[in-house]
Amino acid sequence: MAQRTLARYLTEEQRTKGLIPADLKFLIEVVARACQAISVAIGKGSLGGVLGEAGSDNVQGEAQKKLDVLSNEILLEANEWGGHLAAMASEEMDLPHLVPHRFPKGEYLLTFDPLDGSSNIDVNVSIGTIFSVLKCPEGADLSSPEAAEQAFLQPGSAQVAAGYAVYGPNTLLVLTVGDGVVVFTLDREQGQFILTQENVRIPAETKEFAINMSNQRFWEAPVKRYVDEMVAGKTGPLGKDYNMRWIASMVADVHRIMSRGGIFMYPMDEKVRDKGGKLRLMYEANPMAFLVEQAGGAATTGRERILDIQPAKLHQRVPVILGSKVEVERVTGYHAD
Ligand code: P6P
Repeated sequence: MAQRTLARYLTEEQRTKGLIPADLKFLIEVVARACQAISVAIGKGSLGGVLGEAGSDNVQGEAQKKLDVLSNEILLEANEWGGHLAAMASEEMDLPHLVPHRFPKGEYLLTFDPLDGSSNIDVNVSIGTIFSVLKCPEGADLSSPEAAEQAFLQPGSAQVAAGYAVYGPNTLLVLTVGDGVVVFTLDREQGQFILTQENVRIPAETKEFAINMSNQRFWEAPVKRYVDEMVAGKTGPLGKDYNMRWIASMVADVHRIMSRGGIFMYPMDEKVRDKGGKLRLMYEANPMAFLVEQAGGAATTGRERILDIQPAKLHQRVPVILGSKVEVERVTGYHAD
């Protein structure tokens, strides 16, 4: 069968299921092209003069890498002229970015982490772009960036689309519009994303967990109990041996789980309690939770479903536990005990 490009897939999804209105199709294609440009920039590495620090900090007070800033600019410039967006928000910007007056506004809001896993950029380990699409509420106040923040504060269950690009040995685009999860592989010669997997399913059971073990002394009791039980393996209460992975790029860890199952945890711990958690709700936890649930997995903070959270701030942080349903429900149950 002829290869199905992203454009063909989106067109046929709209024709058969009416799930992807023209402006959303355009938005997804624009984001995909931006991810392709980011992939090219990353691929150059030292030869492209894009490694190392940018000399600035982001809203979280973290030093920005040159590629963080470049990826953010690529996404802003790709999206602001199309007439499909009302505003954008990014991990790299304190306030929302309004569509300039010289361009028409559309009905969608786009949030993104332009380059997730920054600590891995300079050591050639997989990193990614995460994005989430919401509808702009009727009558939203977009008179200033400060006023526009309110329009974004919608629960993850309101997302109309979400996805990530993972820049690894190959560049993949993983996408949901609420009808399951599909995977596209970038054909660099053609410069096209080609559909390579439909109906991604996360196995309900797993033997693989992902957590930063160096935080062990800061975890809450339910997480300590759960990790101890997995480390105890066959001799422990779970009766099987577990494996561990921690790439420190959420996109890469989540993609492994989308591919073969597993549980990813960045739980609440004493170090991050005053900030609410490590990962950001609007452009990390929510899009990943939408994708994981659409692939048959589960995503909670340990105490509530991530997609149910009513955001209070644009850069709000939350604890994240997501992946294989049986394991997420087990450790979430421990929090209830
Ligand atoms: P740590 C990357 O900075 C990130 O936001 C996620 O992609 C990743 O899962 C996590 O932080 C890694 O955190 O504490 O292990 O460096």
